[in-house]
Amino acid sequence: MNNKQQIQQMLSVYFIAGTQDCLHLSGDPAQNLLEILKQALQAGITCFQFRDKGKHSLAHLPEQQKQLARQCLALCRQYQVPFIVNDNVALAVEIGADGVHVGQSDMAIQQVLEKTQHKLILGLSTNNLDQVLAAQQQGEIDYIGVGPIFPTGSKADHSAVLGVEFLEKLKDYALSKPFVVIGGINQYNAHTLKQAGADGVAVISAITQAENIQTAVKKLKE
Ligand code: TZP
Ligand code: MG
Repeated sequence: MNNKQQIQQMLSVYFIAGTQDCLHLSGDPAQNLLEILKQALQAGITCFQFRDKGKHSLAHLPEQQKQLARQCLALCRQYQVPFIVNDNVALAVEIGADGVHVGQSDMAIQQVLEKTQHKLILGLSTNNLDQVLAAQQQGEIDYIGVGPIFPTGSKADHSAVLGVEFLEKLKDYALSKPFVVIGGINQYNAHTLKQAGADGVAVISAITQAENIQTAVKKLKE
């Protein structure tokens, strides 16, 4: 299997979460995140992104946040599932993550590459066609995140919803880079998006708020 195929496989069911996504459950959000992640790994997620951010996260408690990131990393290692850190490149490098994922207004790609010494998997979020095509041109970006496809309650400041039509439009450009779609994706609509060309689906609430994580992941895989 070549690198591109490995990345495509990794994107299949890409779970993203932080403590802010576990506040609907009673008890300690960090412990709840670890429990959800464990169940998601057992159910067969293919990648995990640690995205702990915002005022309801551990962002104001960096040591606790780092400890939680390390615990998530250790769990992912047990299941041989790649562990990616959102935004926080320094944290990714310090704890030995497999990759980093940045957005359009996060650290510039060249600076990320310097800090990771080109050694980590690199993902970039895109929210429109120009950004997708620009990312496609950047050789060192391993995969592109495209979204939000549908409305989402998990990101307050998200850009305009793209809809499934956007994926139809992307087909005309025959992207060579793997891409994962995000935003409002669940066990019922995931299949349509893969049919429309996405290599995988990235989800928060479809797993953190699932009635049954095992069933949700199984359907997200289809
Ligand atoms: N970026 C675009 S939409 C989104 C992010 C991080 C949130 C996705 O969450 P959900 O619950 O899967 O809609
Ligand atoms: Mg970001």
